[in-house]
Amino acid sequence: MTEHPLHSLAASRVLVLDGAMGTMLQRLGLQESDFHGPGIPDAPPQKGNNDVLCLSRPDAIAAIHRQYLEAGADLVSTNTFNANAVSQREYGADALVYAINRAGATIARREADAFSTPDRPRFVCGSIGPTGKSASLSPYADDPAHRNVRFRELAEAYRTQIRGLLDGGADALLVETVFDALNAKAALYAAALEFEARGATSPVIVSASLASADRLLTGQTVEAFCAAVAHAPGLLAIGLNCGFGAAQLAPALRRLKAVAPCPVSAHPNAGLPDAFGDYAQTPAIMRQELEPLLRDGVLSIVGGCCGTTPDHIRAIAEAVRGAATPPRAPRPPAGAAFSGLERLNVPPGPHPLVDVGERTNVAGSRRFLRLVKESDFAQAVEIARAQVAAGAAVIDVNMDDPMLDAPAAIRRFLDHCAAEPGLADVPVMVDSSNWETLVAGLECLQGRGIVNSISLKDGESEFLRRAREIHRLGACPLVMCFDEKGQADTPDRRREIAERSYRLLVAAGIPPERIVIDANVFAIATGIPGHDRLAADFIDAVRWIKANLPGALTSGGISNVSFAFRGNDALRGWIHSVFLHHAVAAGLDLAIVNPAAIPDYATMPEDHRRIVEDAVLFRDPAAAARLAELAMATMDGAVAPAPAPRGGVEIAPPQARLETAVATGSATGLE
Ligand code: THG
Repeated sequence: MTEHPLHSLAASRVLVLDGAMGTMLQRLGLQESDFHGPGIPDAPPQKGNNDVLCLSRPDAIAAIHRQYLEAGADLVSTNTFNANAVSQREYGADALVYAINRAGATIARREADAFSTPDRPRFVCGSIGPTGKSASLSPYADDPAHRNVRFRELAEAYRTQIRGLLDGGADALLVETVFDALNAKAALYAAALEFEARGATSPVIVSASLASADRLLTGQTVEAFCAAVAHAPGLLAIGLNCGFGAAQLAPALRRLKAVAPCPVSAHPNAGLPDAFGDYAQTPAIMRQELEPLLRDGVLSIVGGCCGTTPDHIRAIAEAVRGAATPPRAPRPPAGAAFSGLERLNVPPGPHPLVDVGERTNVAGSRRFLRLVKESDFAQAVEIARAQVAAGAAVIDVNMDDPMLDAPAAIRRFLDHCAAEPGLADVPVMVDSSNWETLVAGLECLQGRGIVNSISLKDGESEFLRRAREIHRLGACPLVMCFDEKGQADTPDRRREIAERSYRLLVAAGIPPERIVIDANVFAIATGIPGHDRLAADFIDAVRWIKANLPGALTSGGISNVSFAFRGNDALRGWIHSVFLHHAVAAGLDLAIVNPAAIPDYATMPEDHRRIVEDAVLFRDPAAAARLAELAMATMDGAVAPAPAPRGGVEIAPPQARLETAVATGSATGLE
């Protein structure tokens, strides 16, 4: 597919975006009658519904675009910020959404074309606002899992908006003023579907608005936001807009530049508004505040938001011209990342093992199952919180139980988790054997999550269909080594399926660092001699994947290996510790574990360790039998020392516990 010229242009010079539409409209002193015309509802009053002006006063909108183009804007954005069904419903104008967007793009297209020359083409960005509703935040303090709007409703609304924008001739999409990455992900999902339907991908800019120095309104950091939206189809830039001026946004823009896999954009407000809604910064001040960012090569696209005028854009265009071709800041090193409210980097080189908490799994914890069945989400959330406190950097969530409505349960649980301080920080791994449940989970995640799992079990086309949908939803697929013939349980089969899965995904456009491969952890010492080499085989498979499938991450469900010793938790802990020690040395990136029950490898008694290690590494055919003997001897848990969690969870004094309870909102340990 040929790339849109905007991609190469943004790589060769700084592009100027236009300024505020609202500020310019305000100057016109429009009356209620200006907001009416054929097809626009008579009631409720439409004054303030600026987007309908695309239909009723196209002349006024065109004149504003012209002023910005004259001032030096390379890109003009359409007057369609609120032209989506969720926002237009409040004006009774949701039936007009397609028409407004199409008209908005048509008006801007005509003006941009009139100013375009072969040396200086001008472009139209379709402006897509966040709507007034949040898919991740509850409007009610006493009902934190409530949502005013859901992902699907947003995605549908955005699809209509995007269709109108593209039909009207928009070159690019500008998903702007993002305060909740889940809303933005719905827009990106709709864009991906629309681009696929048309067989052409347009450039996309995603721009967040911050509520504090470095976080969106939902509490997400800019780095985590970047990970959440970097899957955008046609990604042209990720940036920031609105705010209190360029200087205030500068630190966050530099942090964004350090992690963004693409150019960075900014269109700040003209400083702070005063009591009359007038913005403080003159064009000269705004230019001055942007200059350090331009000089350091942080910005590739720059314009203005609230309070900016053609004079501001003229000053910015001069600054950009003066900067010639700015030195480019170095690109961030390629590496994997996931996110919740915080970003979790998994660099290609040595890094700490990523613990994925296994206990929020109804199939893996009787207690969690009971709590979910009783709808005791407060206590269920405590299990997740305890996993994070014990060292889990990700939580695995599984609701597969025949007695549960799994899609509904995963939605409720994740909506509760999203409202929990500390817990909402970590990325989520949605775990199910049911596709509908996986999708229901992904639709609740504002960060970049992981899907556990997909496989070639149902053939290549189903595998790719799911992988593409996971990617559109902004998550990463975890692939189990399973194919049409069954589960991989020999070294050859593991290699064959891992490689085939990886090649198919990469060919489908999934970046290697977004692929997680699980080479199947099976139980050893089950009494069937053929099983005894399976842990050692898994470790070999991890080493092979890291050496042969560049960029891909590896993972495994560690507790599976000791299923033969259920009931003997102390011994299971030692087996997990030894298995992990060697798997990590072979390159294991993610481990699905109970982080609170992994004893420290280094403090394991020498005699026990030798027995466990001989069995895990399959050093001799009798090793499993010796492990079973050790299990008999430690059956009551009295002989093997109780595992000391790696984190060394300490009982804090009452004062500290009270502080923790207030800070985290958790009542655990408070009594
Ligand atoms: N790979 C991937 N996903 C996975 C697995 C894997 N998900 C599920 C599983 N394997 C990993 N999770 C668990 C969770 C719990 C246990 C084992 C693996 C476990 N639970 C106790 C038991 O069954 O004895 C239950 C104890 C209790 O009820 O409290 O062992 O391999 N991708």
